[in-house]
Amino acid sequence: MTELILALDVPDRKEALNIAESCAPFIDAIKVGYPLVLSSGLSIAEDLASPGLPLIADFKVADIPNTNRLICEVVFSAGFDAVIAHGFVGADAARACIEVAHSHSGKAYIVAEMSHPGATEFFHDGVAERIAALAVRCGADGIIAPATRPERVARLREIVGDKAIYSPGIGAQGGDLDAVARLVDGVIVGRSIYAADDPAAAAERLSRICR
Ligand code: O7E
Repeated sequence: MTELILALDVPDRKEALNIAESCAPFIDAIKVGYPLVLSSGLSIAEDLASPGLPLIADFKVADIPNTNRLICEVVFSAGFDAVIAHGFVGADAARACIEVAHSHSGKAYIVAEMSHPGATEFFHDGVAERIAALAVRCGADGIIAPATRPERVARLREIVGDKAIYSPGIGAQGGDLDAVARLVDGVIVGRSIYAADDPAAAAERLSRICR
């Protein structure tokens, strides 16, 4: 089974809550990022608590260790279950996020390679592989790898072993769910669900492929 994670990039609080509620039976977690938190505040985590799904804070934390620690303390105190951090900032900075996550019995995932076309400018030539290895070394719970490049996901799987791989880029960015579903632990899907005429029906359709 591959988890289906809803990227709730909906900047309107009420609309976001409606979509989350209607999709809840078909998804395994909700990822909240800047579009929703900057418009609605961190208390959105409390509002989203009712479906009882894990809440992932996608702030792609990328600062010095002390600032990362402060950010992650706020994230977990707000009620999130996991945080996403960048790995290119180095082991000490990534480790700060991972330590805070684990001290709250939460999880931390490290972005190894991004899904958009421009990501190949800096994430290739061995960089993503090094970040994936860093994630393993630092005790991260998993990595983020691009559904738009299944061959890269397969390569990064060789490095992270049985650590979780969560993969964005399905649908709107051109990634094919069938091509990555069996390579990863979960897919992160935004527009193909929340921008559909019927988000719950879209989530149900995707969840059938994931199951
Ligand atoms: O393209 P969509 O609408 O399906 O949304 C994809 C979501 O995944 C969106 O929230 C975007 O910010 C996120 N994402 C990527 O699209 N590509 C990446 O490389 C990384 C992420 C991401 O979520 O990073 C942390 C998991």
